[in-house]
Amino acid sequence: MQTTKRVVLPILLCAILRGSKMLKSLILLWLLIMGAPILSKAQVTFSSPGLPPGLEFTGGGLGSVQVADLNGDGYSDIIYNTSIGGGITYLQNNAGASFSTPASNPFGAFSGATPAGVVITNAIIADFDRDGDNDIWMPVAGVSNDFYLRNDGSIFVSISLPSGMEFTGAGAGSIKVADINQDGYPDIIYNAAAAGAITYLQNNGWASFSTPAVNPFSAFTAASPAGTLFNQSCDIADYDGDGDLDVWVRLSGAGNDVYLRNDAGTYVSGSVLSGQEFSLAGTAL
Ligand SMILES: [Ca+2]
Ligand SMILES: [Ca+2]
Ligand SMILES: [Ca+2]
Ligand SMILES: [Ca+2]
Repeated sequence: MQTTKRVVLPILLCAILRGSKMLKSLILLWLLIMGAPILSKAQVTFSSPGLPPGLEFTGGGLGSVQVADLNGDGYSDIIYNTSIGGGITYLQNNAGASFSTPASNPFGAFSGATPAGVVITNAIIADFDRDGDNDIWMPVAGVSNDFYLRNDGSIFVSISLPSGMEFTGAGAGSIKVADINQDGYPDIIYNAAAAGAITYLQNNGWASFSTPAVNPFSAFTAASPAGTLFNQSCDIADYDGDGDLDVWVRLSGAGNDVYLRNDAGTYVSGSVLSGQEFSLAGTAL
């Protein structure tokens, strides 16, 4: 009711006094000030109530953990392994009340071990085949050794990768997945070293992956701006709000972040937005 008064009263006054420009301006200013709370979002408060049962990470080291909704119920679940090639632990989110491995474990076939080189840290979870559920790709440096788990509803099964998806670069973890061409299928970009050439692999409707003839990253196929690395310091989002995905790579120090702006389908190196620069020392993860 109070909110309604704040809006309606000035409008009525404005109508009555419409002959006076100065009064109109004053009333408009008052409306903007008093109406501001209507436009502002509610405050969000975080508290620390303690972990839900089962969420505690009990593995060794920092853990190779990924969080995503793997059973499609809208709640974020957890997978992790504690060593390279080690078995996968699945902790299902039980409607926000607790976490546990269900009796019918969708990762049952991989609870003892995974193929050599597989570490959950490098897993990339996305709906690669666009069938409505999250699948898991675990790229491993070298040829013919990636691991792909397709989500078949109640169980994850290991299948061969589509042509062209295999990660053949050196090292690992310099890979990002996003729907670069906005056709609904997640695409892949990676480079093998900081400032190295950018490889773009477009998801061709899950039939194959390939670099299209018109490569949106064509300006960076030989090298990328200093420091460019698609690791945890890189995030892909529509930063400038023009409807397409841009790339931001945070680098230690001032005035050196990498920003690849999507200009109507072609990526160009530009300046980060005002205030976006990560200027602290250390690594921005
Ligand atoms: Ca879930
Ligand atoms: Ca899927
Ligand atoms: Ca795509
Ligand atoms: Ca954009």
